[in-house]
Amino acid sequence: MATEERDDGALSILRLQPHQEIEVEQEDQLPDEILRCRAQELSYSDFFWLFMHKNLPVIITDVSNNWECQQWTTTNTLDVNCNTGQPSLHRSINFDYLKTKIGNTPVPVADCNSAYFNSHTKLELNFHDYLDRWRSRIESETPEVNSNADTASRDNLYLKDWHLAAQMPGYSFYQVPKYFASDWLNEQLIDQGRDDYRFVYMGPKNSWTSYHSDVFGSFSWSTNIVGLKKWLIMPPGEELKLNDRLGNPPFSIDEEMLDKHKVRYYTINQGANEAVFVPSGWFHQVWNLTDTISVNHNWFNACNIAMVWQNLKSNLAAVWKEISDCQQMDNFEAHSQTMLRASFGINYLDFIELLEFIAARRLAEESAATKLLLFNRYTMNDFHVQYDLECLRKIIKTMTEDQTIRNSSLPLHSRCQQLLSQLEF
Ligand SMILES: O=C(O)CCC(=O)C(=O)O
Ligand SMILES: [Fe+2]
Repeated sequence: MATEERDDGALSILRLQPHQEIEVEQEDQLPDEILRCRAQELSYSDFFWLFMHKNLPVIITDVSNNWECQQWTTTNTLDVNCNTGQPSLHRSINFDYLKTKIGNTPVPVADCNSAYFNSHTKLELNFHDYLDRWRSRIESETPEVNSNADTASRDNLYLKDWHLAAQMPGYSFYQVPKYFASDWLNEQLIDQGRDDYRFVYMGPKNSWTSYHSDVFGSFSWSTNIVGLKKWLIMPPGEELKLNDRLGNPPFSIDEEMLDKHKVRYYTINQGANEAVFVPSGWFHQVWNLTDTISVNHNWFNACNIAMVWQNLKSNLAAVWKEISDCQQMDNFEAHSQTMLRASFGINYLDFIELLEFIAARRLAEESAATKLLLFNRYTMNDFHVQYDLECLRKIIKTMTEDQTIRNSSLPLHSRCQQLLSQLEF
């Protein structure tokens, strides 16, 4: 893997090279364990073809060493490890700094001690109050102050899915690593000032995220600023072994359950400054083993757009099944698209609009002298622009041939055809 791009805050180019298949394709491409690569040694193009395009996970180290949010943690303090007696370096949360940088704004919180349907109960707290509760929990856990309160009765509040980047656009507390910068979803949402998929997560030791796969069948990346996360993650298809007779997934998993059902899975121990790349459709559960802060995005692009389309189609089929008794209704189609948006997050028109938006930008890029900036710092090389256009052409062609789109009374087919004619020249 060649060293090529610098990642020191300067503008850089997403240099996608044509794919060269080095090894003979194996039937089972799954690795024995998830690879760890140093950011300095992993090129954009290698990440693109070896992991993102193959839909395989990877851990990339040293991605966030220079981020401003390093200051959300205290400088290293020297601890003596009580098991080994060895000195070890330890970083903790800089509550005072966080309060000076970020106001006492309402934040979304999950109560990890309480379940509501298939996720944790949600509440809203003011940020500073959340931090105060977290700090007092830590203080109550230190050996000197040890109250005999058992762990189960303590707060276990996880601040998650917080749109901090959208909320404070002037505060550049992190930079999107180059590997994750080809992001059609956030490219559109940020440009249009809509709710995006850029998040901050902050949670005490023992907070956790229950078993799930990500929204839309998107990719996600998650970078730890401080702390340690444990992941259990499995390739697409393995999750079926865990569903009950009605096809419902479990709320929570552990190794014993996975072994019992002969599930093929991986364990990831993610440390500070490490990014986990979560491929499309890989189910996972995540635990914060220590007090942890992470930054995370969901996204899709040329590599997984076909999977998102497949998910959109199967979610529409599920909506139809649910409201099959209303089939004779006059506006059945419009109604099912409204329900699709409510359950899945986007519907067919939203999806077509997103493809139109990206196609218009790539076509303009092809002809314009000025380069388009992704996340304020990346541009694409010509091959990348061409590759995106080629994938857009393929997916739109598939959609124009889709029976639901062809038979639609909404302007779905005409929009796809028009877009296809712009892409085929
Ligand atoms: O860190 C967590 O608690 C959950 C992260 C996650 O599910 C993801 O990045 O896809
Ligand atoms: Fe996830």
